[in-house]
Amino acid sequence: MTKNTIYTYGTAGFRGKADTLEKAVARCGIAACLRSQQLNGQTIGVMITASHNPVNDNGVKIIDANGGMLDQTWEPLCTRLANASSESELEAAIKEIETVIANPSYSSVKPSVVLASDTRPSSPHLSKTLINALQSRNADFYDYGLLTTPQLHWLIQAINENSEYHVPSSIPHIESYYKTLSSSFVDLCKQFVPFETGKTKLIIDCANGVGAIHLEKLCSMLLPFLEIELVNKNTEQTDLLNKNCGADFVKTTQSLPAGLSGTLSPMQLCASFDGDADRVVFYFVDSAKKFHLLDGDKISVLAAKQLSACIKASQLDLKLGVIQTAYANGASTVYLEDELNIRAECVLTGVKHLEKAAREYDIGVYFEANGHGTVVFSKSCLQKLDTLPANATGEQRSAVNLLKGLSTLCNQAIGDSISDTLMVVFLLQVLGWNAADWLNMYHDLPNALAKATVRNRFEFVCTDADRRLVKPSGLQQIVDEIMRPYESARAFIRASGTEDAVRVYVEASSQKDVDKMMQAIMELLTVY
Ligand code: 16G
Ligand code: MG
Repeated sequence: MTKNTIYTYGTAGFRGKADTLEKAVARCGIAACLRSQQLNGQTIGVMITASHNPVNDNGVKIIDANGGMLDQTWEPLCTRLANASSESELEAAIKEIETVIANPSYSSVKPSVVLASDTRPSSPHLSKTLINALQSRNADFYDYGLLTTPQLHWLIQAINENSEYHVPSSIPHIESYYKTLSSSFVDLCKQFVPFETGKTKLIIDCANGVGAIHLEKLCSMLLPFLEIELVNKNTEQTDLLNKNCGADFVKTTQSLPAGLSGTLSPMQLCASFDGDADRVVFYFVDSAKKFHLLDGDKISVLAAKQLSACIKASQLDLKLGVIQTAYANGASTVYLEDELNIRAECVLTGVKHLEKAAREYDIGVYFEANGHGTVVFSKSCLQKLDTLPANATGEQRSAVNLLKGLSTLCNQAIGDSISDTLMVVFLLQVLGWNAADWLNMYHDLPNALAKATVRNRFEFVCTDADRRLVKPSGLQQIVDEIMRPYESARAFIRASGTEDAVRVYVEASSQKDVDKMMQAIMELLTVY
């Protein structure tokens, strides 16, 4: 993002080089205030982070009052505010938004906003810029300092769901997050993990990001059921952030992060978080030192298997759904539908789309292959879990207790690498599985993901949840022809929402076929 570039509020909010973001951050402060006023003073969050991007980038995104992603109708309003180039244009943009607000008494409502940031060196200055904007709107605000993105989502949900909280005088402390997650995990383990299994050890690569700070504090609360060893936890030397480590590095390179290569024992389960700890992938090396990835699809299928068994045992009428994107490995979808008999829905890429679809179910499991996701329980599902008939059997009660435990262990506001990790460790223990058992649940189809630079990525328009191109005209037909000879072949091209490129995904029954298809499609794209 250069000084003259137009800001566009996308899935990741505003993101770019840190020194270009001051205005966007201040305007997000104004947008958060207006949104809070629209919702009669409910608390809105603003998170300063650029996730897995390099350390010199930063970003800002707004968290809505329910703890989820900002309502999509507000995205263009944020864009409009951020691009106002003078005070008078800004006033005009605010006036325009006030007409959209549709809350006649909004002007007498005091805005309430909380903020937090990741560990980037530019974050304190951007937080200060944000606070100035909040003060100019006469908002009540609280700065939580260094948090992971999902922690801020969780706290906002807590603030708005409990009438005893008021910003800034009476707010939930981050300790309440640690306590909820650790006690849910420990209680679940006490009830469901056979004693003789002993404690599990997990190595977590923190990408040298903010997750390390919070895991350090949480670790001791998980004993004796889980022993965590942290690597890449240096948040002081900021140039190390996301450097050759973290979830994005591990998923895209399919290799061990810095700090683990060479020293890792075979079969030791490891996890990698991204810079703001909202993504997690798992992996291990076997006795031949071969690397095996357990990505978001594997997490999703593991959770779905246990949840569907519990729903069945509870004898409650609960609808379970699994939400995936076009990037989900085809083998995971086949396993969900054919082996587990669970409907898998495919939606557009981006957490907001998955979350929305997941909330249509009593229990919705949503994960992107890249490791974003969680399990959400509807209000009516929680009510059903609380009202088991007096004559319910022990098996029913036990299943219901497991579901209730997961509903407080899993972050209900947004995907969270910390809570997802605890869920995975618990589920593996309940099943008595090691990393290889989990890997062998189903075998991923060989696949490849590549990036191609094109003249104008906005000319690439998809339909069918990103799986088919409608524009440029005729291109999809050529891709179909390329795929036709190959078994279990699937390929699609979609414009990236975060980079100036198009992404190409290919899968087929053999790596050789994948490579041939990928080469043909990449060649095809050189003329666009
Ligand atoms: C953003 C999204 C993520 C999505 C990715 C796709 C959130 C919090 N993050 O990082 O869900 O997978 O974009 O990137 O929504 P792409 O459009 O560049 O392929
Ligand atoms: Mg992230």
